[in-house]
Amino acid sequence: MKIGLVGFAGSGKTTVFNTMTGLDVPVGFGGELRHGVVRVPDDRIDALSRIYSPKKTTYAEISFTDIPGEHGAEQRGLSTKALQQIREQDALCLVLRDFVNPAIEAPPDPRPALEAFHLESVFADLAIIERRLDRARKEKASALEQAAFERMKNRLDEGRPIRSLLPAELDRGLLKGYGFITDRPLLVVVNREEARAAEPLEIELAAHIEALDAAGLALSASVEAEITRLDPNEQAAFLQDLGVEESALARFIRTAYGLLDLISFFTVGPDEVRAWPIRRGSTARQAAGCIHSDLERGFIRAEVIPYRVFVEHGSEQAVKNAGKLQIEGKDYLVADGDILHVRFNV
Ligand SMILES: Nc1nc2c(ncn2[C@@H]2O[C@H](COP(=O)(O)OP(=O)(O)OP(=O)(O)O)[C@@H](O)[C@H]2O)c(=O)[nH]1
Ligand SMILES: [Mg+2]
Repeated sequence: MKIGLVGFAGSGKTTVFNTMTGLDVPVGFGGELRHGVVRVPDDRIDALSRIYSPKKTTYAEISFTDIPGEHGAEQRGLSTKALQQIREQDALCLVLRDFVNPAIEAPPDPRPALEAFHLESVFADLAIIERRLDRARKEKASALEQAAFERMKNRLDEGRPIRSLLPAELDRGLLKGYGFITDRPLLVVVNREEARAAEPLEIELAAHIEALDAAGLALSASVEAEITRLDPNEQAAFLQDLGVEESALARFIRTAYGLLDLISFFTVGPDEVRAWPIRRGSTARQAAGCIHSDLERGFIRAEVIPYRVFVEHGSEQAVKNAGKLQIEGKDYLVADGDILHVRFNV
């Protein structure tokens, strides 16, 4: 599961990528495609770790790909190669420039950049669909598949992304392997100049993002880079000065995690406190399988404490004494923040 940082040249993708991953990829124009692993900040894990003082604390992780922008005369446009790289991602973060970049003549203007990216993605998807429909007419393809392609084409012709089609409207099982760009979940990141780092998104821009069925947030990549260079005590003071509780980057990473439709369940004990990423809608047995295949094979039951219940009572024993420990079978749907103990027998 990976998230691609996409956008036009010089919008700050590599700056965001370096800040998140702690890597030191050269910024400035161009460069190569890079992969990096990012820890998902979670104050529930911080709290559990303080309570258990385990030997090891493990956060959930997600992979990011930094995809270089295109550098034509127009500094716009997505090449065939860039499109291919974008199709390979599970979700997309579009970084829009809202700061003056001395290397780029054009003043910052996130709205037209958002529209340009959206239109290019629409055209790229339409090109695939039209080719497929052409072939389907000649080959008498399955009626179901043809109907799905017609439906996507109509939606794109209206200027709307494929992701706006509900599961009941579009059977995505028919589309495996196509990699439609506008079907990817999208997070739009407005990369602000330092002075406006803490301002919320403009109403008009926020409405535009919502109309594209995307999520949006604002941050300043250079402020975030500065924050990560401070030591933890200084960080808190710095954030207080800015008037925010946490860094925008932490919020960004968590939003990106949600974009992949991931939730976290936790395992706790003296050896390790750990967050496990899992698809929303997974069962207790599937969760057991994330931890170890033996736990899935020999699954008997899961003892579940939702994180809030744990915090309310303060310890596992207190939860048990209050009769709040949930005993769940293999088909139980795991919820975000569930603390799991799997009982098994192999
Ligand atoms: N003032 C300011 N400058 C920034 C900010 N973010 C990035 N920059 C600068 O903008 C320039 C381009 O940043 P990059 O992170 O390399 O941009 P990119 O999107 O990766 O560019 P390509 O890979 O060429 O597409 C660098 O000189 C950064 O230091 C920001 O929030 N504020
Ligand atoms: Mg770059």
